[in-house]
Amino acid sequence: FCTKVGKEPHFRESIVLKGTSYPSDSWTNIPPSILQKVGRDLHNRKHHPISLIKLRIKNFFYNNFLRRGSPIFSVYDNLSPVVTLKQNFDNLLVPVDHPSRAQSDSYYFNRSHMLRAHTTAHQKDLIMSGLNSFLIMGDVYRRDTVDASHYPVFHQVDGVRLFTQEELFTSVRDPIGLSLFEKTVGERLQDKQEVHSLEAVKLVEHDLKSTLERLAHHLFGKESEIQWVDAYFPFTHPSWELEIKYQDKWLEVLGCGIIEQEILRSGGAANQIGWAFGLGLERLAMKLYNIPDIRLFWSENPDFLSQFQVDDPETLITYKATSKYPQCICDISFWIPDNYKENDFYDLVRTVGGDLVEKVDLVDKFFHPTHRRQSHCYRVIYRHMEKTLTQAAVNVIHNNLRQEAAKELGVELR
Ligand code: FA5
Ligand code: MG
Repeated sequence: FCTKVGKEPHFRESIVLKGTSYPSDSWTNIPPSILQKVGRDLHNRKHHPISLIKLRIKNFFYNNFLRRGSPIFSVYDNLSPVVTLKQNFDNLLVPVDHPSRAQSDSYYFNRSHMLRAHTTAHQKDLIMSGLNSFLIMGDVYRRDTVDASHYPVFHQVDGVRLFTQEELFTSVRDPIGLSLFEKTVGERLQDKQEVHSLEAVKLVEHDLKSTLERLAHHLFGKESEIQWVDAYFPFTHPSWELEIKYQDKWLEVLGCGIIEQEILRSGGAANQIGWAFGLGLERLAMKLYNIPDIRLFWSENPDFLSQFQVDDPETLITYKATSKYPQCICDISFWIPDNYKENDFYDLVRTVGGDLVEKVDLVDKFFHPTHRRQSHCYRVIYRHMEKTLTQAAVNVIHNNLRQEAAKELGVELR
């Protein structure tokens, strides 16, 4: 359903998506490979790991947050990923010179429309429609590096909860004299915005953090290790990130904070205070199901998909890598210069070989006694996740690696 109008692929007059035509201009930078991902909707595809984890999050909020028997949170998982720059940035107070607005960071149809870079793009619209507790779930698009935990298309869940003064202070025994706002507007401090009272901010922070800690424990079990880190977002203050221990490293899984009061004021909710969060579904699913590589979510391979055919999303699943495609192994040997560092070479392999490189090993060191020079031999393992690589295709990449090593690292090839 996405067709390109125009003469050459690099000279498209417009991009047509779901019947709407977006005229190109100097901002246009969406390649066909990305456009093809629009509408795949992994988060709404039955039995896909992204939709299973989405359901677990939805059920967590439906089951644990009730008012007179009905869920407090409403869920939006079908909003179009095509948004205006105003929705993605201006509505969220992102400054005009903020790096996230650069053409190098986001995908633009033109200077007015883009593929949303976060599901937060819908926050202000939903607040303006009068909602005060909601979840937004969907596909988001970013120009980013490709490694095991980054991909240019991924999925997010945003959550928002607003409180009136009455709602926030219900649990306080003697709320007389407590207010959401300072009587006289003070200064912005590290732990609060100028208009908020400290008691209100601390209660909202506690509600936010305990909600997300409960969610993390619901998803990963009570024994999972988590930590809070201070963060910055233009649309919240104060802000935090939650990290989860994954394969002995801290993995950032979400950002959150107290919503900038200016967004609530101009959104018609001036008398409320609220929290917001945004999390990445792939990162959570990788940890939950033991999926080693973010590229796998796009696989149509039945060996992958069949492992998630469960009707109850709470079912414990541990992904088992089945038939791997064959490796191509290439060695490279060179004389190293004095200032050489092994890590420089590993970095270069990642740059040149991208996501086709699975592993690099230093297999041999040799010291030449008369020339007093040291030589290294590395074994580079190439493997595609979805198809068999031909030796000819790998040779092209490997030759490129040889040339770049000589050029960038000053090694002498053997
Ligand atoms: C945001 O996108 C904010 N909108 C989150 C937010 C919402 C903060 C509301 C405050 C209030 P960030 O760029 O850090 O923040 O992304 C949020 C999460 O998305 C990350 O923690 C990570 O889990 C995931 N994520 C980010 N980039 C990628 C990527 N390239 N591939 C996979 N997951 C990613
Ligand atoms: Mg982040």
